[in-house]
Amino acid sequence: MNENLILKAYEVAKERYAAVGVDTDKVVEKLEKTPISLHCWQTDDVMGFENNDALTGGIQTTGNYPGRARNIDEVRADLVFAKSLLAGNHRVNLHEIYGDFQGKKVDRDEVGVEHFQSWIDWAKDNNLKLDFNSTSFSHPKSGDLSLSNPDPAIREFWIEHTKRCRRIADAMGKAQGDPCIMNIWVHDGLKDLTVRRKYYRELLTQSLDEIMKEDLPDMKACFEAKLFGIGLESYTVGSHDFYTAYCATRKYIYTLDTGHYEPTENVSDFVSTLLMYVPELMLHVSRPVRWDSDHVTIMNDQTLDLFKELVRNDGFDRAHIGLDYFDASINRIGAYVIGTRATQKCVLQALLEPVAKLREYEDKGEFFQRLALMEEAKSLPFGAVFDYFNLKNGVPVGEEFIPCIEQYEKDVTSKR
Ligand code: RNT
Ligand code: ZN
Repeated sequence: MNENLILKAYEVAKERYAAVGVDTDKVVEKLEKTPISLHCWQTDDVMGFENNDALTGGIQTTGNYPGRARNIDEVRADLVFAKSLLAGNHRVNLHEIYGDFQGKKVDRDEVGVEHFQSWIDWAKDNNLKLDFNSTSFSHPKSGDLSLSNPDPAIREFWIEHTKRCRRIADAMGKAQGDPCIMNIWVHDGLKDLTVRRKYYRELLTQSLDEIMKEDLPDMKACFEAKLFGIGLESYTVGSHDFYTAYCATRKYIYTLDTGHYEPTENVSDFVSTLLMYVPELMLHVSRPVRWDSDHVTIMNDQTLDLFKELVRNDGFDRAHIGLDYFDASINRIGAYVIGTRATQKCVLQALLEPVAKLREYEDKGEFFQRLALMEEAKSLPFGAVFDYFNLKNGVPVGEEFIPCIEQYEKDVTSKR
């Protein structure tokens, strides 16, 4: 790309934004300091390294594009390559099934920090921070119910697993000098009309309270709600209302996955209330198409609204941003780069909104002016700011990353 042209366009954009009271240099700096947690499971269609090829728990990848990462080295190489095309300092979000098991069978209630030491070292070498997830799915004991299972032996197994995962997350957090965010999502639910809905929720509450007993200062747990899973359509134990109440009463972080609500709901509507009652939010930025399909994140109204709502309500610094989708139908690294850059574009637009002026109008009851400025702000030259952000950080500008990914496909992923 013509560097001078990008710089020139940025200078014009800077002036346009300054006219509505927005300092683009400051916004670019803020965006540079906003990490996005890259979900490792986009590299390999949520398979992990347990040599278990059935994905269960009501989630599904579709597509059969060649080049899936087959082992730990390939997962790492793909993540490092994806990162090289992204501006900013990012994080990597691991699931327990991605432990470095060295081909040995390590059951979920046996996992320890030693299985993640090589990840901790790798992250340090690559200037990345780690986040973590316990894994309730794709296991013979997963069934329909894990932490809410009426069978105490099964419940105990998953409690032990999740406790161990918290300790692993704590070790990661300690090593990186920054808390590791550990997401707890369990698939628990039932396919058909369920009679004892409260009972399983009581069991889940008991299990979670037990898991959270240990004081681990270098990790933060968050809890992910969901609408339904495939084969578990009628009842989800950890629903939105369940986790809203659970996190609000315990002061825990709530995980908001943008694919986990009714398709006609605007997820951003939950943000302001959650900000009042939970300490922080973890975001799983995804894209549902008709259902929780985990399509690659794009710059759309839902994602824009989510970040605008955070900024408008002074909640942006209380949100951790992660991606969560798994599309096996296109180049998987391309999927990372598209999704991360789209998320950054949405964050950028939210940060560029003339919020001070909008609030002023609202406070004065000047609602025509508020709507007019909101509308005009949508077509301010944010693209020029985004190009500058990428140029400044030495990564491809605009569609320049397409040939880079094509080259990596030719040299690396197509040979798998
Ligand atoms: C599932 C949840 C969950 C998973 C990952 C793999 O619907 O969104 O976050 O996608 O844990
Ligand atoms: Zn999720």
